[in-house]
Amino acid sequence: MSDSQLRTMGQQFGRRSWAEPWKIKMVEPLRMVDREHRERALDEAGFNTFLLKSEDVYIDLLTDSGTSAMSDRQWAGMLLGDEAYAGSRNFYSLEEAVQKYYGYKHIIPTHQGRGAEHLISRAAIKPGQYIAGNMYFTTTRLHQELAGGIFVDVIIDEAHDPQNTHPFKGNVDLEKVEALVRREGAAKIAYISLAGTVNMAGGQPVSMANAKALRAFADKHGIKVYLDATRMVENAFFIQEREEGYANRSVAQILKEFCAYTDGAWMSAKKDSLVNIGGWLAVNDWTLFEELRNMVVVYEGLHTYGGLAGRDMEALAIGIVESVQDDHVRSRIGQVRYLGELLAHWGIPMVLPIGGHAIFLDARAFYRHLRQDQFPAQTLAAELYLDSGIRSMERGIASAGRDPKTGDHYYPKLELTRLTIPRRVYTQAHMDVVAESVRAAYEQRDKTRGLKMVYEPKYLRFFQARFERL
Ligand code: P70
Repeated sequence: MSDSQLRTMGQQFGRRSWAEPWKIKMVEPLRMVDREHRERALDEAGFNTFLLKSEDVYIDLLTDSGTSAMSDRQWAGMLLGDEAYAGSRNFYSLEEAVQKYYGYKHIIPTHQGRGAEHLISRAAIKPGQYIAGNMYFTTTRLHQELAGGIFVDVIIDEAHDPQNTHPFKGNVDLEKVEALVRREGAAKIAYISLAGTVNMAGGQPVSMANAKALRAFADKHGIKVYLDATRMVENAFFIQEREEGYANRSVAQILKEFCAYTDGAWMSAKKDSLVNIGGWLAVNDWTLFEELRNMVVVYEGLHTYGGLAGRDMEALAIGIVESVQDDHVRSRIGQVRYLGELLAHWGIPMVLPIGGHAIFLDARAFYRHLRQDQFPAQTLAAELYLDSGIRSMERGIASAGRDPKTGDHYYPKLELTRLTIPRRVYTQAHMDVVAESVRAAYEQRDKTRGLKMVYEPKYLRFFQARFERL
């Protein structure tokens, strides 16, 4: 075969190919099930991919949360677990890693992100106060609302438009925050809730300039800024890649500078930090820390383990160090981008620019004949599973839930199906299979029927809701 017929990925993109900075030492066999089996499984799961058994899934792109492959170093760290109730040495490894790489002073471990969200929301929000955030996240907003807060979206308008290619679609629109402060007064703002690579916007980053400007604004009005640091390492990579003045700074340096513009952070370590479970909450203010440290013993566990085993904290401390290596982040985001570029090249509608942790398919553009309350994104997730056993996640009207005041569905502008790539788990060949399956679903789009919801739980309904075909 001549060179022009068969080309490597790098050649196709006009560059030298890169590869992952690791090799595989242990594998987990995947089960492949046929279409008939998948039809039955999906039916039993009420057309909800959260209710499928993992055994019935071939390539699992439900989430990048807790699904990473740990390194040999992290597994070795698991054997160093100091399972003391109090003062485990692994807590001190974790504390040191968070202080060194994220730069905050006082650290509290939690079992995962929402444990930390619960604590910060209860401690920092008085009923009736507002929280201004760069787009909602499901668990984050729920904890803010349970604490009596009212969430206000202050992300830039570009974030709500899948086709807009603004390089920092996660940015806060300072005019929107200013308008809120003018209307309600600074005292009614509990804090600004800033998230790195905004999940619901498609994994879109916040620029350093925006974080800096936000800090100045917050200082002027005496408002705190707390960061959802869940995917902040990936955000730092985008700053390195796209923002003037950062090309020669390491991801680790950028991460630390960004965090320095905030007063504290909560973390779901199950993402960036390459562990299967874990989280933390960190603040610089001693008085707030004392309150949080007191609350953690009520809801999570003693302040030196917060719901984690010693071994989990050790794996996390090592994972933090591995997560900020430039080579690692480049290949992680590179894999997401590889899948995205294939799909974009084939004209598949999706959120642009390609984000950090996932490809977000634009389900509204897939199924123009479906109304939003016929659950286009849920439908697409079901179709992908039926086609090839790939599991994705709805991020549209089902995820958005209902307005607590009116009881109506929230109708989010974005109606997306997320193909989330776990870190260090799948190969380029898996990405090829996924891409072809998405193309097959796209080709069938006009024949696809929507769904109706037949069971709806009260909280975070998307996890357990059930659907039937229309
Ligand atoms: C996902 C996961 C978790 C998450 C997050 C951000 C930006 C906090 C958390 C909570 C898991 C998930 C959660 C709710 C709905 C669907 C999926 N995101 N902040 O897959 O952290 O899960 O550790 O409690 O992305 O995106 P945790």
